[in-house]
Amino acid sequence: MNSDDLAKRLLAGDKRALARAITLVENDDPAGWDLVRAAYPHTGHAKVMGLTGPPGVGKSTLIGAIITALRARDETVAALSIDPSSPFTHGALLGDRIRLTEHFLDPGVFIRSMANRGALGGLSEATLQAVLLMDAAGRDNVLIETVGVGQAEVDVIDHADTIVLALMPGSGDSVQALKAGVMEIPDVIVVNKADHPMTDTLVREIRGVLALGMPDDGWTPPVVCTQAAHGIGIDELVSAIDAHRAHIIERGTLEQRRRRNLENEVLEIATINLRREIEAVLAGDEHVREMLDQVVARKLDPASAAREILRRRPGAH
Ligand SMILES: Nc1nc2c(ncn2[C@@H]2O[C@H](COP(=O)(O)OP(=O)(O)OP(=O)(O)O)[C@@H](O)[C@H]2O)c(=O)[nH]1
Ligand SMILES: [Mg+2]
Repeated sequence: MNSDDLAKRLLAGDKRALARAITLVENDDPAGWDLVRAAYPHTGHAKVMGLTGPPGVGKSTLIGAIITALRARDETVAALSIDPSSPFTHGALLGDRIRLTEHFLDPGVFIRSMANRGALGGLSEATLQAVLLMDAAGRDNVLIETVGVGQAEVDVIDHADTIVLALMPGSGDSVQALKAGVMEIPDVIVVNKADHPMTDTLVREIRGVLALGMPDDGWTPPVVCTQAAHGIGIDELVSAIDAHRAHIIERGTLEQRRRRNLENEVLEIATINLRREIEAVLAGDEHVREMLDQVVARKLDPASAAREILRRRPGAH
């Protein structure tokens, strides 16, 4: 299949073309970049939701349940599961596949996992490309799942219009990331495994943290309790996500948020390329090697060495 055909089939919503396109991007195949370029003007229509939270909190189960709810409204879905922590172990992803099997045969549902650093060497960048392809393929909803609450996950999740944080009762430190300000306050907080006796305690703790931050755009993140494994609370969760979307559209913050994220992404890609250029200079330049020796010997300070390296970059003046 040539790339024109692939682009046509992708834009027509063909699931196999979409799968192939994402693989190309993930493998840093130039054809993947051509596809994203061709697809880009057709993006911006999907509702993008990002779900993050600690391992085993029930993210995949929640995604499965949300997919069921969205399908009941006749909306199409693409789900992307990202695992930044373990590029080589596919255990969690295998678990995801098992939890999402009921949707595999539905032509309205596309499910994909990604653990590769991908094209540009940044997981966030690879995620964005995959999201763009899913969006261009006409999916009404794109759901991104990523494990953890650290910086890498936050970067990945930044491509979402609505960010949902899943927590579970009984794992004491789960509110810490919020408290410590590791992540921005999410748009919706879901307390899953609400069948656990400590649920009310966790909800109280979360509300306590939320009370500290002043929402500046008139949105207070709702805290929704669910039992994803039993389909309980899912309608409330989907309503909360819908309500957030309506809010950011009305306020104009959807446009602002997308603008900010796309600007960040352009700068990030430029930064990655610049770093590659610099590394190429470092690898091949005997003078640079000697200079680094001088830094190690405490004869030259790191900032002066860095300035010199930038001067030696091809095209620098
Ligand atoms: N008791 C209880 N168990 C649940 C609930 N929701 C999900 N689980 C179980 O929790 C386990 C983990 O669920 P997953 O959906 O795989 O969690 P995850 O957050 O996607 O896990 P990772 O992707 O590995 O981080 C599974 O055994 C689920 O069946 C719930 O509401 N109550
Ligand atoms: Mg999972």
